[in-house]
Amino acid sequence: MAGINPRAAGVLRRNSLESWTKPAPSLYPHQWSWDSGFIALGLAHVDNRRATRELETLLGNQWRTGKVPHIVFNPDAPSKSYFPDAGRWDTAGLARHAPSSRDTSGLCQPPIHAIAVLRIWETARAREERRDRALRFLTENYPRLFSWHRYLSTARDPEESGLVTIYHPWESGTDNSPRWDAPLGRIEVGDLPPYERYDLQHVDDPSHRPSNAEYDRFLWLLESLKRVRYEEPEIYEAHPFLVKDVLSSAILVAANEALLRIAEVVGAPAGERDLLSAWIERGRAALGRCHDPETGLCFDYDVRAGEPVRVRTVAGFAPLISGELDPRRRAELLEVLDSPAFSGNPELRWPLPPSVSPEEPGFHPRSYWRGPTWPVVHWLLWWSLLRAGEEGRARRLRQTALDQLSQGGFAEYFEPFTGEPLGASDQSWTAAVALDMLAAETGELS
Ligand code: 2M8
Repeated sequence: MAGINPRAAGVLRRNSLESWTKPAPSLYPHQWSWDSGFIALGLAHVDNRRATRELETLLGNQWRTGKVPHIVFNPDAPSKSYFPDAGRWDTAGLARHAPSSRDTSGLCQPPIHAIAVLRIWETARAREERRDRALRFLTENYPRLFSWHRYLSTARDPEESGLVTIYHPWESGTDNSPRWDAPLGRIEVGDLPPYERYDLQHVDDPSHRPSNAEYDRFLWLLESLKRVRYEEPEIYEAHPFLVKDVLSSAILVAANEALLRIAEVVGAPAGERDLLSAWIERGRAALGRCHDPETGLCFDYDVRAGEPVRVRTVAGFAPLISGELDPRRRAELLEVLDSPAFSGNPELRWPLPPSVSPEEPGFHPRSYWRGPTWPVVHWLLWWSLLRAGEEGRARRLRQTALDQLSQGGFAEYFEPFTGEPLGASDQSWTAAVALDMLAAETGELS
Protein backbone atom coordinates (compact mmCIF):
# COMPACT_ATOMS: atom_id res chain seq x y z
CA MET A 1 0.00 0.00 0.00
CA ALA A 2 3.04 2.24 0.47
CA GLY A 3 3.10 5.17 -1.91
CA ILE A 4 -0.49 4.90 -3.07
CA ASN A 5 -1.50 8.15 -1.38
CA PRO A 6 1.06 10.42 -3.14
CA ARG A 7 0.39 8.63 -6.43
CA ALA A 8 -3.36 9.27 -6.09
CA ALA A 9 -2.79 12.90 -5.13
CA GLY A 10 -0.48 13.22 -8.16
CA VAL A 11 -3.25 12.07 -10.53
CA LEU A 12 -5.59 14.73 -9.19
CA ARG A 13 -2.88 17.39 -9.44
CA ARG A 14 -2.02 16.53 -13.03
CA ASN A 15 -5.68 16.46 -14.11
CA SER A 16 -6.51 19.74 -12.42
CA LEU A 17 -7.15 22.97 -14.29
CA GLU A 18 -7.66 26.36 -12.67
CA SER A 19 -10.59 25.61 -10.35
CA TRP A 20 -11.74 22.12 -11.30
CA THR A 21 -10.42 18.71 -12.34
CA LYS A 22 -10.77 16.79 -15.62
CA PRO A 23 -12.12 13.24 -15.10
CA ALA A 24 -9.21 11.93 -17.20
CA PRO A 25 -6.28 13.53 -19.05
CA SER A 26 -7.63 13.31 -22.63
CA LEU A 27 -10.81 11.17 -22.90
CA TYR A 28 -12.84 13.59 -20.74
CA PRO A 29 -11.66 17.20 -21.19
CA HIS A 30 -14.65 18.94 -19.51
CA GLN A 31 -16.07 19.05 -15.98
CA TRP A 32 -18.40 16.13 -15.21
CA SER A 33 -20.91 16.41 -12.40
CA TRP A 34 -20.63 13.27 -10.32
CA ASP A 35 -16.92 12.92 -11.08
CA SER A 36 -16.46 16.34 -9.46
CA GLY A 37 -18.41 15.16 -6.42
CA PHE A 38 -16.06 12.19 -5.95
CA ILE A 39 -13.02 14.33 -6.76
CA ALA A 40 -13.99 16.86 -4.06
CA LEU A 41 -14.44 14.04 -1.59
CA GLY A 42 -10.85 12.88 -2.21
CA LEU A 43 -9.43 16.40 -2.40
CA ALA A 44 -10.96 17.16 1.00
CA HIS A 45 -8.09 15.14 2.48
CA VAL A 46 -5.23 16.72 0.55
CA ASP A 47 -6.35 20.28 -0.19
CA ASN A 48 -9.59 21.39 1.39
CA ARG A 49 -9.61 24.71 -0.47
CA ARG A 50 -9.33 23.00 -3.85
CA ALA A 51 -12.13 20.65 -2.84
CA THR A 52 -14.45 23.60 -2.21
CA ARG A 53 -13.47 25.29 -5.48
CA GLU A 54 -14.16 22.11 -7.41
CA LEU A 55 -17.78 22.07 -6.25
CA GLU A 56 -18.24 25.83 -6.38
CA THR A 57 -17.28 25.76 -10.06
CA LEU A 58 -19.80 23.03 -10.76
CA LEU A 59 -22.62 24.49 -8.66
CA GLY A 60 -21.91 27.93 -10.13
CA ASN A 61 -23.24 26.56 -13.42
CA GLN A 62 -26.49 25.19 -12.06
CA TRP A 63 -29.64 25.64 -14.14
CA ARG A 64 -32.37 27.95 -12.86
CA THR A 65 -34.56 24.86 -12.34
CA GLY A 66 -32.01 23.58 -9.78
CA LYS A 67 -30.54 21.01 -12.18
CA VAL A 68 -26.79 20.50 -11.86
CA PRO A 69 -25.67 19.77 -15.43
CA HIS A 70 -23.85 16.54 -16.16
CA ILE A 71 -21.15 18.38 -18.15
CA VAL A 72 -19.87 21.94 -17.77
CA PHE A 73 -17.95 22.58 -20.96
CA ASN A 74 -14.35 23.73 -20.84
CA PRO A 75 -14.03 26.59 -23.35
CA ASP A 76 -10.30 25.85 -23.67
CA ALA A 77 -10.66 22.15 -24.52
CA PRO A 78 -9.03 21.28 -27.84
CA SER A 79 -11.60 21.25 -30.65
CA LYS A 80 -12.75 17.79 -31.71
CA SER A 81 -11.78 16.32 -28.34
CA TYR A 82 -15.20 15.23 -27.08
CA PHE A 83 -18.56 14.65 -28.71
CA PRO A 84 -21.37 15.67 -28.23
CA ASP A 85 -19.87 19.11 -27.76
CA ALA A 86 -21.50 22.32 -26.53
CA GLY A 87 -22.71 23.18 -30.04
CA ARG A 88 -24.55 19.89 -30.40
CA TRP A 89 -26.33 20.34 -27.05
CA ASP A 90 -27.09 23.99 -27.81
CA THR A 91 -28.56 24.52 -24.35
CA ALA A 92 -27.53 28.21 -24.47
CA GLY A 93 -29.64 28.72 -27.60
CA LEU A 94 -32.59 26.52 -26.70
CA ALA A 95 -33.11 26.29 -22.95
CA ARG A 96 -34.50 29.30 -21.08
CA HIS A 97 -33.31 27.85 -17.74
CA ALA A 98 -29.69 27.21 -18.76
CA PRO A 99 -27.02 29.31 -17.00
CA SER A 100 -25.43 32.18 -18.90
CA SER A 101 -22.03 31.60 -17.24
CA ARG A 102 -20.83 28.56 -19.22
CA ASP A 103 -22.12 26.13 -21.84
CA THR A 104 -23.47 22.95 -20.28
CA SER A 105 -25.10 19.71 -21.35
CA GLY A 106 -28.86 19.34 -20.86
CA LEU A 107 -28.74 16.26 -18.59
CA CYS A 108 -27.73 15.57 -15.00
CA GLN A 109 -26.01 12.76 -13.09
CA PRO A 110 -26.38 11.03 -9.69
CA PRO A 111 -26.43 13.60 -6.84
CA ILE A 112 -23.33 12.64 -4.87
CA HIS A 113 -22.47 16.31 -4.14
CA ALA A 114 -23.99 16.86 -0.68
CA ILE A 115 -22.10 13.78 0.53
CA ALA A 116 -18.86 15.40 -0.68
CA VAL A 117 -19.76 18.74 0.91
CA LEU A 118 -20.32 16.99 4.22
CA ARG A 119 -16.92 15.28 3.86
CA ILE A 120 -15.30 18.67 3.30
CA TRP A 121 -16.92 19.84 6.54
CA GLU A 122 -15.91 16.69 8.46
CA THR A 123 -12.27 16.99 7.43
CA ALA A 124 -12.13 20.75 8.05
CA ARG A 125 -13.93 21.24 11.33
CA ALA A 126 -11.08 19.83 13.42
CA ARG A 127 -8.79 22.67 12.30
CA GLU A 128 -9.83 26.17 13.26
CA GLU A 129 -8.66 28.18 10.25
CA ARG A 130 -10.17 25.63 7.90
CA ARG A 131 -13.34 25.43 9.94
CA ASP A 132 -14.33 29.07 9.33
CA ARG A 133 -13.79 28.79 5.61
CA ALA A 134 -15.63 25.47 5.44
CA LEU A 135 -18.56 26.91 7.37
CA ARG A 136 -18.77 29.80 4.91
CA PHE A 137 -18.66 27.29 2.06
CA LEU A 138 -21.46 25.26 3.62
CA THR A 139 -23.61 28.33 4.22
CA GLU A 140 -23.15 29.65 0.68
CA ASN A 141 -23.76 26.32 -1.01
CA TYR A 142 -26.56 24.86 1.08
CA PRO A 143 -29.26 26.74 -0.94
CA ARG A 144 -27.79 25.48 -4.22
CA LEU A 145 -27.79 21.90 -2.95
CA PHE A 146 -31.31 22.24 -1.61
CA SER A 147 -32.61 23.49 -4.95
CA TRP A 148 -30.76 20.64 -6.72
CA HIS A 149 -32.45 18.04 -4.49
CA ARG A 150 -35.81 19.79 -4.85
CA TYR A 151 -35.47 19.61 -8.63
CA LEU A 152 -34.82 15.85 -8.45
CA SER A 153 -37.70 15.31 -6.02
CA THR A 154 -40.22 17.30 -8.09
CA ALA A 155 -39.43 17.79 -11.80
CA ARG A 156 -37.81 14.33 -11.87
CA ASP A 157 -40.56 12.73 -9.84
CA PRO A 158 -43.87 14.35 -10.80
CA GLU A 159 -45.63 11.17 -9.59
CA GLU A 160 -44.17 11.76 -6.08
CA SER A 161 -43.12 8.13 -6.12
CA GLY A 162 -39.82 8.60 -4.27
CA LEU A 163 -37.84 7.51 -7.36
CA VAL A 164 -35.86 9.71 -9.75
CA THR A 165 -36.73 9.53 -13.46
CA ILE A 166 -33.84 9.66 -15.90
CA TYR A 167 -34.13 10.78 -19.53
CA HIS A 168 -30.95 9.20 -20.85
CA PRO A 169 -28.53 6.38 -19.87
CA TRP A 170 -25.85 9.08 -19.41
CA GLU A 171 -27.87 10.38 -16.46
CA SER A 172 -27.40 7.10 -14.62
CA GLY A 173 -23.60 7.37 -14.72
CA THR A 174 -23.61 3.67 -15.72
CA ASP A 175 -24.01 4.63 -19.37
CA ASN A 176 -23.75 1.41 -21.26
CA SER A 177 -25.22 -0.93 -18.68
CA PRO A 178 -27.54 -3.70 -19.94
CA ARG A 179 -30.08 -2.05 -17.59
CA TRP A 180 -30.77 0.23 -20.54
CA ASP A 181 -30.88 -2.37 -23.33
CA ALA A 182 -34.65 -2.95 -23.24
CA PRO A 183 -35.72 0.71 -22.83
CA LEU A 184 -33.23 1.72 -25.57
CA GLY A 185 -34.26 -1.18 -27.76
CA ARG A 186 -37.80 0.20 -27.96
CA ILE A 187 -36.63 3.49 -29.42
CA GLU A 188 -36.89 4.06 -33.13
CA VAL A 189 -34.08 6.22 -34.36
CA GLY A 190 -35.30 8.74 -36.94
CA ASP A 191 -33.36 11.18 -39.10
CA LEU A 192 -30.25 11.97 -37.13
CA PRO A 193 -28.03 14.95 -38.05
CA PRO A 194 -24.58 13.54 -38.94
CA TYR A 195 -21.91 13.36 -36.26
CA GLU A 196 -18.37 12.20 -35.63
CA ARG A 197 -17.28 10.42 -32.43
CA TYR A 198 -13.98 11.46 -30.86
CA ASP A 199 -14.01 9.15 -27.83
CA LEU A 200 -12.64 6.19 -29.79
CA GLN A 201 -9.33 7.92 -30.53
CA HIS A 202 -8.52 7.89 -26.79
CA VAL A 203 -8.94 4.17 -26.08
CA ASP A 204 -6.80 1.20 -27.18
CA ASP A 205 -9.75 -0.99 -28.10
CA PRO A 206 -12.96 0.61 -29.44
CA SER A 207 -14.99 -2.48 -28.47
CA HIS A 208 -14.70 -1.38 -24.80
CA ARG A 209 -16.69 1.77 -25.54
CA PRO A 210 -20.36 1.91 -26.63
CA SER A 211 -21.05 0.76 -30.19
CA ASN A 212 -22.11 3.12 -33.01
CA ALA A 213 -25.68 1.74 -32.90
CA GLU A 214 -25.81 2.62 -29.19
CA TYR A 215 -24.37 6.06 -29.89
CA ASP A 216 -27.10 6.67 -32.49
CA ARG A 217 -29.69 6.02 -29.81
CA PHE A 218 -27.86 8.24 -27.31
CA LEU A 219 -27.82 11.03 -29.90
CA TRP A 220 -31.43 10.46 -30.88
CA LEU A 221 -32.47 10.98 -27.25
CA LEU A 222 -30.50 14.19 -27.20
CA GLU A 223 -32.36 15.44 -30.30
CA SER A 224 -35.64 14.55 -28.61
CA LEU A 225 -34.75 16.76 -25.61
CA LYS A 226 -33.77 19.58 -27.95
CA ARG A 227 -37.06 19.38 -29.81
CA VAL A 228 -38.85 20.46 -26.61
CA ARG A 229 -36.13 22.95 -25.66
CA TYR A 230 -35.31 20.92 -22.53
CA GLU A 231 -38.69 21.82 -20.95
CA GLU A 232 -39.41 19.25 -18.24
CA PRO A 233 -43.22 18.83 -18.57
CA GLU A 234 -42.90 18.40 -22.33
CA ILE A 235 -40.09 15.88 -21.92
CA TYR A 236 -42.34 13.91 -19.62
CA GLU A 237 -45.08 13.92 -22.21
CA ALA A 238 -43.17 12.99 -25.35
CA HIS A 239 -39.68 11.70 -24.61
CA PRO A 240 -39.19 7.99 -25.50
CA PHE A 241 -36.87 7.15 -22.57
CA LEU A 242 -38.23 7.63 -19.03
CA VAL A 243 -36.86 5.24 -16.43
CA LYS A 244 -37.02 5.29 -12.63
CA ASP A 245 -33.35 4.73 -11.79
CA VAL A 246 -32.87 2.98 -8.44
CA LEU A 247 -29.17 3.83 -8.13
CA SER A 248 -29.69 7.59 -8.57
CA SER A 249 -32.71 7.39 -6.25
CA ALA A 250 -30.68 5.67 -3.53
CA ILE A 251 -27.82 8.14 -3.87
CA LEU A 252 -30.40 10.93 -3.54
CA VAL A 253 -31.67 9.42 -0.26
CA ALA A 254 -28.11 9.22 1.12
CA ALA A 255 -27.37 12.74 -0.14
CA ASN A 256 -30.57 14.01 1.47
CA GLU A 257 -29.32 12.61 4.77
CA ALA A 258 -26.03 14.46 4.29
CA LEU A 259 -27.92 17.62 3.35
CA LEU A 260 -30.06 17.34 6.46
CA ARG A 261 -26.89 17.38 8.55
CA ILE A 262 -25.60 20.36 6.59
CA ALA A 263 -28.99 22.07 7.11
CA GLU A 264 -28.52 21.65 10.85
CA VAL A 265 -24.99 23.09 10.77
CA VAL A 266 -26.09 26.19 8.80
CA GLY A 267 -29.41 26.60 10.65
CA ALA A 268 -31.64 26.15 7.59
CA PRO A 269 -35.40 26.82 7.91
CA ALA A 270 -37.39 24.11 9.69
CA GLY A 271 -39.70 23.73 6.65
CA GLU A 272 -36.75 22.72 4.46
CA ARG A 273 -35.50 20.24 7.04
CA ASP A 274 -38.96 18.69 7.20
CA LEU A 275 -39.00 18.37 3.43
CA LEU A 276 -35.59 16.67 3.44
CA SER A 277 -36.80 14.18 6.07
CA ALA A 278 -39.94 13.49 4.03
CA TRP A 279 -37.91 12.88 0.85
CA ILE A 280 -35.66 10.45 2.74
CA GLU A 281 -38.60 8.47 3.99
CA ARG A 282 -40.38 8.48 0.64
CA GLY A 283 -37.23 7.37 -1.20
CA ARG A 284 -36.55 4.46 1.14
CA ALA A 285 -40.14 3.24 0.97
CA ALA A 286 -40.08 3.41 -2.85
CA LEU A 287 -36.84 1.45 -3.09
CA GLY A 288 -38.39 -1.17 -0.83
CA ARG A 289 -41.19 -1.58 -3.37
CA CYS A 290 -38.68 -2.23 -6.18
CA HIS A 291 -37.53 -5.41 -4.44
CA ASP A 292 -37.48 -8.51 -6.65
CA PRO A 293 -38.12 -11.61 -4.49
CA GLU A 294 -36.62 -13.96 -7.05
CA THR A 295 -33.15 -12.39 -7.13
CA GLY A 296 -33.21 -10.43 -3.86
CA LEU A 297 -32.16 -7.31 -5.83
CA CYS A 298 -33.84 -3.98 -6.47
CA PHE A 299 -34.83 -3.23 -10.08
CA ASP A 300 -35.32 -0.03 -12.10
CA TYR A 301 -38.76 0.71 -13.51
CA ASP A 302 -39.34 1.57 -17.16
CA VAL A 303 -42.07 4.24 -17.04
CA ARG A 304 -42.78 4.11 -20.79
CA ALA A 305 -43.15 0.32 -20.87
CA GLY A 306 -44.81 0.16 -17.43
CA GLU A 307 -42.58 -2.68 -16.20
CA PRO A 308 -39.47 -3.37 -14.07
CA VAL A 309 -36.10 -3.76 -15.77
CA ARG A 310 -35.04 -7.23 -14.67
CA VAL A 311 -31.26 -7.19 -15.07
CA ARG A 312 -28.80 -8.11 -12.30
CA THR A 313 -26.30 -5.26 -11.94
CA VAL A 314 -24.62 -3.49 -9.03
CA ALA A 315 -27.50 -0.98 -9.12
CA GLY A 316 -29.56 -3.77 -7.58
CA PHE A 317 -27.81 -3.07 -4.25
CA ALA A 318 -29.37 0.41 -4.19
CA PRO A 319 -31.27 -0.14 -0.90
CA LEU A 320 -27.94 -0.71 0.84
CA ILE A 321 -26.85 2.74 -0.36
CA SER A 322 -30.07 4.44 0.74
CA GLY A 323 -29.48 3.08 4.27
CA GLU A 324 -31.63 2.12 7.28
CA LEU A 325 -32.52 -1.15 5.70
CA ASP A 326 -34.65 -3.70 7.47
CA PRO A 327 -32.16 -6.36 8.81
CA ARG A 328 -33.81 -9.19 6.89
CA ARG A 329 -33.51 -7.33 3.58
CA ARG A 330 -29.96 -6.33 4.38
CA ALA A 331 -28.95 -9.93 5.09
CA GLU A 332 -30.60 -11.02 1.84
CA LEU A 333 -28.74 -8.36 -0.19
CA LEU A 334 -25.41 -9.18 1.44
CA GLU A 335 -25.91 -12.82 0.62
CA VAL A 336 -26.42 -11.93 -3.05
CA LEU A 337 -23.37 -9.67 -2.94
CA ASP A 338 -21.23 -12.58 -1.63
CA SER A 339 -22.74 -15.15 -4.00
CA PRO A 340 -21.21 -16.38 -7.30
CA ALA A 341 -23.59 -13.91 -9.03
CA PHE A 342 -21.31 -11.09 -7.79
CA SER A 343 -18.20 -10.91 -5.54
CA GLY A 344 -18.25 -14.64 -4.73
CA ASN A 345 -17.67 -15.68 -8.34
CA PRO A 346 -14.69 -18.08 -8.15
CA GLU A 347 -13.18 -16.83 -11.43
CA LEU A 348 -12.72 -13.25 -10.25
CA ARG A 349 -9.20 -11.83 -9.90
CA TRP A 350 -10.32 -9.90 -6.83
CA PRO A 351 -13.50 -10.55 -4.81
CA LEU A 352 -15.03 -7.26 -5.97
CA PRO A 353 -18.51 -6.98 -7.51
CA PRO A 354 -18.51 -6.75 -11.32
CA SER A 355 -20.78 -3.95 -12.61
CA VAL A 356 -23.01 -6.63 -14.13
CA SER A 357 -23.47 -10.14 -12.78
CA PRO A 358 -21.35 -12.65 -14.78
CA GLU A 359 -24.51 -14.79 -14.82
CA GLU A 360 -26.40 -12.21 -16.90
CA PRO A 361 -26.64 -12.70 -20.70
CA GLY A 362 -25.74 -9.00 -21.18
CA PHE A 363 -22.47 -9.41 -19.21
CA HIS A 364 -19.24 -8.53 -20.98
CA PRO A 365 -15.98 -8.45 -18.99
CA ARG A 366 -14.28 -5.72 -21.05
CA SER A 367 -17.13 -3.50 -22.13
CA TYR A 368 -17.98 -0.20 -20.60
CA TRP A 369 -20.33 -0.66 -17.61
CA ARG A 370 -21.30 -4.13 -18.87
CA GLY A 371 -19.14 -6.19 -16.50
CA PRO A 372 -15.84 -4.54 -15.51
CA THR A 373 -15.36 -3.51 -11.89
CA TRP A 374 -15.47 0.23 -11.17
CA PRO A 375 -13.60 1.68 -8.14
CA VAL A 376 -16.30 4.35 -7.58
CA VAL A 377 -18.84 1.56 -7.14
CA HIS A 378 -16.57 -0.07 -4.56
CA TRP A 379 -16.44 3.24 -2.72
CA LEU A 380 -20.24 3.52 -2.71
CA LEU A 381 -20.65 0.01 -1.32
CA TRP A 382 -17.85 0.41 1.23
CA TRP A 383 -19.30 3.69 2.49
CA SER A 384 -22.79 2.16 2.65
CA LEU A 385 -21.55 -0.88 4.59
CA LEU A 386 -19.88 1.42 7.10
CA ARG A 387 -23.11 3.37 7.53
CA ALA A 388 -24.97 0.10 7.99
CA GLY A 389 -22.64 -0.88 10.85
CA GLU A 390 -21.08 -3.71 8.79
CA GLU A 391 -17.54 -2.75 9.81
CA GLY A 392 -15.89 -6.12 9.13
CA ARG A 393 -17.24 -6.36 5.61
CA ALA A 394 -16.49 -2.72 4.94
CA ARG A 395 -12.88 -3.21 6.04
CA ARG A 396 -12.43 -6.24 3.78
CA LEU A 397 -13.98 -4.50 0.78
CA ARG A 398 -11.82 -1.42 1.29
CA GLN A 399 -8.66 -3.48 1.59
CA THR A 400 -9.39 -5.45 -1.58
CA ALA A 401 -10.34 -2.33 -3.53
CA LEU A 402 -7.11 -0.62 -2.45
CA ASP A 403 -5.02 -3.71 -3.26
CA GLN A 404 -6.47 -3.65 -6.77
CA LEU A 405 -5.51 0.01 -7.23
CA SER A 406 -2.12 -0.47 -5.67
CA GLN A 407 -1.31 -3.12 -8.29
CA GLY A 408 -3.31 -1.90 -11.28
CA GLY A 409 -3.04 1.89 -10.93
CA PHE A 410 -5.85 4.43 -11.11
CA ALA A 411 -7.63 3.07 -14.16
CA GLU A 412 -11.17 4.01 -15.08
CA TYR A 413 -12.32 0.37 -14.79
CA PHE A 414 -10.88 -3.19 -14.58
CA GLU A 415 -11.44 -6.53 -16.27
CA PRO A 416 -12.93 -8.58 -13.41
CA PHE A 417 -11.29 -11.96 -14.20
CA THR A 418 -7.77 -10.86 -15.12
CA GLY A 419 -7.61 -7.57 -13.19
CA GLU A 420 -6.38 -5.79 -16.33
CA PRO A 421 -6.78 -2.00 -16.09
CA LEU A 422 -9.08 -0.67 -18.85
CA GLY A 423 -10.43 2.64 -20.19
CA ALA A 424 -8.62 5.83 -19.28
CA SER A 425 -5.55 5.45 -17.10
CA ASP A 426 -5.14 8.13 -14.42
CA GLN A 427 -8.89 8.54 -13.93
CA SER A 428 -9.51 11.27 -11.34
CA TRP A 429 -12.39 9.72 -9.43
CA THR A 430 -10.48 6.46 -9.03
CA ALA A 431 -7.63 8.37 -7.38
CA ALA A 432 -10.10 10.39 -5.30
CA VAL A 433 -11.91 7.38 -3.82
CA ALA A 434 -8.53 5.83 -3.01
CA LEU A 435 -7.64 8.94 -1.01
CA ASP A 436 -10.91 8.79 0.90
CA MET A 437 -10.51 5.08 1.66
CA LEU A 438 -6.92 5.63 2.75
CA ALA A 439 -8.03 8.40 5.09
CA ALA A 440 -10.30 5.87 6.79
CA GLU A 441 -7.20 3.79 7.46
CA THR A 442 -5.41 6.66 9.19
CA GLY A 443 -8.45 7.28 11.36
CA GLU A 444 -9.05 10.74 9.89
CA LEU A 445 -12.66 9.80 9.24
CA SER A 446 -13.52 8.17 12.51
C1 2M8 B 1 -18.76 8.22 -18.65
O1 2M8 B 1 -19.76 8.98 -19.33
C2 2M8 B 1 -19.52 9.83 -20.46
C3 2M8 B 1 -20.84 10.50 -20.84
O2 2M8 B 1 -21.33 11.25 -19.78
C4 2M8 B 1 -19.00 9.10 -21.66
O3 2M8 B 1 -19.07 7.88 -21.72
O4 2M8 B 1 -18.51 9.76 -22.59
C5 2M8 B 1 -19.44 7.51 -17.45
O5 2M8 B 1 -18.58 6.56 -16.86
C6 2M8 B 1 -19.88 8.55 -16.43
O6 2M8 B 1 -20.39 7.93 -15.28
C7 2M8 B 1 -18.71 9.47 -16.06
O7 2M8 B 1 -19.21 10.50 -15.25
C8 2M8 B 1 -18.02 10.06 -17.31
C9 2M8 B 1 -16.74 10.80 -16.97
O8 2M8 B 1 -15.90 10.00 -16.15
O9 2M8 B 1 -17.70 9.03 -18.23
